[in-house]
Amino acid sequence: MSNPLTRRRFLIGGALGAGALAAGGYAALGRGADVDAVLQSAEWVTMDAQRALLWRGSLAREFSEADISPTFRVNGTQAPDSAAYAALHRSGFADWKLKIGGLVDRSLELSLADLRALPSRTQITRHDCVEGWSAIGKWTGVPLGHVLQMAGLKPNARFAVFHCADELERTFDGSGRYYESIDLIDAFHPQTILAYAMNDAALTVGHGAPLRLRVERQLGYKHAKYVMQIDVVDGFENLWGGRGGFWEDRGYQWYAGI
Ligand SMILES: Nc1nc2c(c(=O)[nH]1)N[C@H]1C(S)=C(S)[C@@H](COP(=O)(O)O)O[C@H]1N2
Ligand SMILES: [Mo]
Repeated sequence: MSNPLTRRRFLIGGALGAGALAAGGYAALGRGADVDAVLQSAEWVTMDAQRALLWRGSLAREFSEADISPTFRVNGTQAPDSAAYAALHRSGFADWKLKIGGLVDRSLELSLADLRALPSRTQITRHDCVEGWSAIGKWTGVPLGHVLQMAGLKPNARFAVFHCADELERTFDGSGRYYESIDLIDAFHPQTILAYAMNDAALTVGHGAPLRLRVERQLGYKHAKYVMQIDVVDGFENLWGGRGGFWEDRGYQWYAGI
């Protein structure tokens, strides 16, 4: 490795920009905070934060059943406002299929039953929203990496883009539709799952039925709800605002590491 100090500073600038400050007071610091000044304040610089910075493969903390929050806020879209989604919901999502395409060897269409039949992972984790609230929930789903491996990645695959059913902002051109993206490091992280259950029950509409992303090393807005389609891409410059997500197109950081 090159000069470790330089590398460390790079990681702090890039990865910590928004995310790791979240728990310790992102709102108070604001986006323009001088990273070095923050680091020297040491108030929030825990060993955990340092470790998380230095290795993106590390696991987010997992909690016990007793830690599960009695209420978990529904944020952003409460229910996608479309006739198509309403019809899917009415049929218990029996006709819903997750589409996987883009830079893959085999495009896939997987029903909820298909997804439930795949290997699953359950994790109790804390969700941190950039708006300043957190909640602990139990999530069950199929590891995203497993599904991507089923599809097979082309050599130039770099990101997974999640297209959602909801328009968070009403527009004429569809640019208000929610979407998100992560790189393949996060896509293959063991805690990155396509969740169909929360707290041992099928996902509710508020929390993203029938399927939502959990990407536990990043802030809440990365956790796309109402996932309809996953596209594997080599870049997202030409997609909507070009920054890889609904909120990113409106100024949020693309890498929102916690
Ligand atoms: N499709 C979609 N996904 C979304 C959002 C949204 O509005 N639409 N909001 C995001 C934000 S900001 C947060 S904090 C979480 C909220 O998830 P929850 O409603 O299960 O608490 O979902 C994220 N994923
Ligand atoms: Mo959020």
